[in-house]
Amino acid sequence: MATFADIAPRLDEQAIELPSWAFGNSGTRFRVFGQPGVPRDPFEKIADAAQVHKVTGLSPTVALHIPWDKVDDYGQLAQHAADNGVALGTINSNTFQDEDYKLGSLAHRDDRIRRKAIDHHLECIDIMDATGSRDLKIWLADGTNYAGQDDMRGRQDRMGEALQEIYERIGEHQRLVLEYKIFEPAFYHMDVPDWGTSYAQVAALGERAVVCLDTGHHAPSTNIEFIVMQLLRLGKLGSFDFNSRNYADDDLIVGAADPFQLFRIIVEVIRGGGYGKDGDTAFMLDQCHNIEDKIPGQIRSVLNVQEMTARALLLDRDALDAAQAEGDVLKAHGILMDAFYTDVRPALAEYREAKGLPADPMAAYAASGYKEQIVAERVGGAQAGWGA
Ligand code: PSV
Ligand code: MN
Repeated sequence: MATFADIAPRLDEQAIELPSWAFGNSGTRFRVFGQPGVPRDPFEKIADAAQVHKVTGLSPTVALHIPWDKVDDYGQLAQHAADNGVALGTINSNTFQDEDYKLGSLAHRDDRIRRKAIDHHLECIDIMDATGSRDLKIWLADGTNYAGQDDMRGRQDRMGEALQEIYERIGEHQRLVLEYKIFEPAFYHMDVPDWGTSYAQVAALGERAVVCLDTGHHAPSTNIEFIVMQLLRLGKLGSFDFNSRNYADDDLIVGAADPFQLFRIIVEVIRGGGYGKDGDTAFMLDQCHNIEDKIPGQIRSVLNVQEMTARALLLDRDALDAAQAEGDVLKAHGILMDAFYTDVRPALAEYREAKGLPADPMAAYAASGYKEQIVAERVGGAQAGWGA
């Protein structure tokens, strides 16, 4: 097995994008619990995200959601990010919170509503031009609740045409990233329910259209690492929305429910060439911290990803290939498990210290006084939330 010193340079290549919405209040349809010190605007969200990067060195960019993070001057927001030591990343569109979108957006039958949804995406691309963002991430809530409610084929065709128009506006160095989700908010069918549909749609668009895999968006016991392998094999795994789930789209801290699954996913990302500076697969979090503190929740999340990445990088590929070639089932499985069971935490603490980062980022944040500062300063105004 490789030593930690062997893999350290590859760990340096890791970057995990944070979602601005993770710092706002969130909850379930039963209750949103507010927290003191929560940001009131995108500037404060970015300041909080910068704290995560400061203690981990892992999260140099922040994703925005439009219109939640709408500002008058995106150049100023980008400058604010730079002043805080981070940059703006993916722009997420939102066609799920407007009355007009009750029966869909890009797949809607009504030309006016489809036009409105397309225009929203064109506006998002204008924002990307101003922020220097590479990726436009599209997640569509489109679907139906009842069999017979609408013609699924017609919806697919209209959506394809609408995506084409959006894709044509994407710049040479930008990408259209299409996310899929098995259900919710629609409960009979979703117009982009699975990786195959997302793949079929982006393949029809062209090279700069790719798929986003949100780990919470599958049926229970789906083999997600198989999908990772297949999309990388097809050159279409654009990004991850990482989170963890016990039941549906729980949006819990990545690696919390099933660290082994996260390890297996990252093993396939590395195997498929998607990891690090030579890879094109963006690592992003898409999470909400409903009951825990948000900034430490994000710190814990990026550390979980780093930890499973270190274990995956330690995997002895040559020994695994040999065992697989010999058809030695138990040896091959054992080699994979040896990497998974390696406790990399002490080595990671030393690695961080060598880079001038705190050995224990959770403790460093707790001791920094930042929480006390934002609780004292952020008084009055409307707290940001998922959906505002
Ligand atoms: C949908 O559940 C989703 O995963 C999409 O990525 C949205 O943009 C995001 O959640 C909003 O939290
Ligand atoms: Mn997502």
